[in-house]
Amino acid sequence: MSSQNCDVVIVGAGFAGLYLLHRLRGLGYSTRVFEAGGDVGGTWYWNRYPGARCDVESMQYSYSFSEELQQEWNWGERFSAQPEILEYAGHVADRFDLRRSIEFETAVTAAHFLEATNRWQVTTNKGETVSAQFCVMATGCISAAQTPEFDGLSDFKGATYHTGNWPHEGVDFTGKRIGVIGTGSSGIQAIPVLAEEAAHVTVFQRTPNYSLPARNGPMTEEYARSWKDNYAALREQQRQTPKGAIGEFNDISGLETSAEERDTAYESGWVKGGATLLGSYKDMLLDNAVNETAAEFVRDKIRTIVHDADVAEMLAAKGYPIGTKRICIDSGYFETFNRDNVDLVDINQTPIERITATGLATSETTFDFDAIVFATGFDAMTGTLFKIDIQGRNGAALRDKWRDGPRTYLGLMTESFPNLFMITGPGSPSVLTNMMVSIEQHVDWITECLLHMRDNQLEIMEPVLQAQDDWVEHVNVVAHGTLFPQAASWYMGANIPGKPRIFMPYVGGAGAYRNICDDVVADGYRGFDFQPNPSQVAAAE
Ligand code: N01
Repeated sequence: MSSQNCDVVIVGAGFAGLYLLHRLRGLGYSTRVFEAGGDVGGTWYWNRYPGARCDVESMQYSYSFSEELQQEWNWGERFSAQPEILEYAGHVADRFDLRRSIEFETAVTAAHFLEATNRWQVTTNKGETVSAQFCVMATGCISAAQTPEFDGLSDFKGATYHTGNWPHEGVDFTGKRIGVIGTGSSGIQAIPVLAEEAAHVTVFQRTPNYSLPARNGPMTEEYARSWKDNYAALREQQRQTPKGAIGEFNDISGLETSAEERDTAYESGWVKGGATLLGSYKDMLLDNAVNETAAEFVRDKIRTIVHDADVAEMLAAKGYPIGTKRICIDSGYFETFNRDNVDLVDINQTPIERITATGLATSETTFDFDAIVFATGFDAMTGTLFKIDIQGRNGAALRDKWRDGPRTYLGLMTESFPNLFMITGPGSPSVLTNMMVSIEQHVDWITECLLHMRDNQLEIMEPVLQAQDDWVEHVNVVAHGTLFPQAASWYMGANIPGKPRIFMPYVGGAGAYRNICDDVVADGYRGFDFQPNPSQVAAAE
């Protein structure tokens, strides 16, 4: 067992925790890494539902920090499925010998900043307490799976599953009648696969979602080569894009084009697959009129794909702009509703009244199920942090400080919680970007910051309240300059009853945000307050 004192506690061994561990170990910091799961991989460890797949291309959804790693790893598909991404995480852990420093099946339950010592006291569910100078939350943005409190839930005699916490041994649905609640990215990926296997699937939809075809396929040698031969330049380019991913992006306004030109552009995006269509015009997420042309294009596609006109209309998203809830990327989702063994229920028309012993009752019908799958999402961005009892100065709890919504400076730190860092925290681009790019940027920034403190005998740092207030204001202003706040999305906390409606991620773009963070450092860590290590100051006097 390693020592109870260390320089840095890292909470989580997903892609953020793994890379941070690798960097800090190389610089001689002592660490303790706690991971609630039984292995590395974070979100890809838990989200094992059938059909789980990344909707960022594999060549881009991977680490860039090691040239050897990015050259030696071979992806099998254009968009990788969960098992392959988990295998990649495992490969990284082995290749850099990281597992020996990670304590698995160990959840952090509390982290308290002790002002007497200027250290974090971190407690685990195994009853251990560790003292650390720094605590880094590498806990992920969408890790706290959310099952709504339906009446009668405990009465159900069949099996229940949540997509975000799927059994590791898999589930055999052959011959089973399943109810699926939720049609976000997870539901939209799982439903086509479940329908292939189960006797019958009934989908309960609250809000129809815009979804674009992935056009997934095997990775070709030629395509992989085109990346590997140019990785250095392409990674640099990736970092400067708004989404942290290179894709087609037309720098023209949709207002300057004719209806025919727009349809040609949308058709091209639809055929190429992934989120390409959303990059058709620079004002897609800024102008309602432009956005509506793309939204209607997608609705028309659904009307063409789905044979039953009533079902097609139920599936066609309306009432909010396309792209303002996280765009879904699917493989045969709308086609699935042409199957004889799949039904769609609009729960706005016929609300779910209760779960029963044998299934579920809406205001109109009772359904019998062998299993219910909750694809009902997550308490995003703050939920995982709030599960831990985090206390800063004066014993103030993070949950209380953020009661009206998260407040951070740059999404990296929050005032009154010295030496506590968040990787891809609220107020940073995080979930609006390719997470790999945002994770690497935050890990590099935090690592450089720790080195700065070590080199300058600084003991603690925290954001200045005014800098934090200004950043929160900026995040808000930028969000409200876009169409994003028009949707009741999890970005806004709208999926959790009682959660404050604040647009949580920073919509200014990964590249622009990176430049702001670099500028803050170049300007002497503008907006951060540092305090020296008293013993080293005394020794110097
Ligand atoms: O969750 P969601 P998710 N009664 O919140 C419905 C990432 N991800 O797990 O829209 C009935 O999007 C809810 O309805 P509504 C990605 O960032 C990535 O699907 O709130 N229904 C919605 O339909 C994604 O955005 C990949 O009205 C209820 C659904 O459940 C994020 O994870 C793959 C309900 C939840 O959708 C979350 O996606 C999968 C209730 N009480 C996920 N409560 C990649 O490809 C909720 N719903 C990388």
